[in-house]
Amino acid sequence: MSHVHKLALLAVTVTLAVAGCSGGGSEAPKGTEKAEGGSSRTVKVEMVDKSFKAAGLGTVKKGETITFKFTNTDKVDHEAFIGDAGEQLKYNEELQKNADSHADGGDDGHDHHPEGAIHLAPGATGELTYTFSDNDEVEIACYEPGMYEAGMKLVIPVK
Ligand SMILES: [Cu+2]
Repeated sequence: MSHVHKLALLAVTVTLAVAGCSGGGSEAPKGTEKAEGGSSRTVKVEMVDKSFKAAGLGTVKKGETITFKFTNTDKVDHEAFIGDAGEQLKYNEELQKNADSHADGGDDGHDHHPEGAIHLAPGATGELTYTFSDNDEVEIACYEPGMYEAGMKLVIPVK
């Protein structure tokens, strides 16, 4: 008799496990370039007091690929985008374009941050992988309104 009970329980458990994920559409995961191949090291970056703190970054060499693991320990949303001066400029143009399309009342109300950036709510984590090329300087920047202007950026010298 106890056999039957065990089987019934098992069936219930399996059903629950399957019923996990539904709805929500097909949005690609943001900023999740997996670094399985080629990333030479990982650096932890804390977003706190409207700044980036990357303890243990050390010297960054040209050609080096680094995976940055961000944790937002602040009380407000933050963003992270990595790029040299040209990439930052391009990102800003895209951001502006997206803001304009919002003004037209066009779409689904999502936060359309351009490709390559991550957006983290308080307590959230995320990662970005970046390969440093020939530039002498690369920035990690937050473009949440007013933050870049307030100094939320980390300038990384590249040797
Ligand atoms: Cu920020």
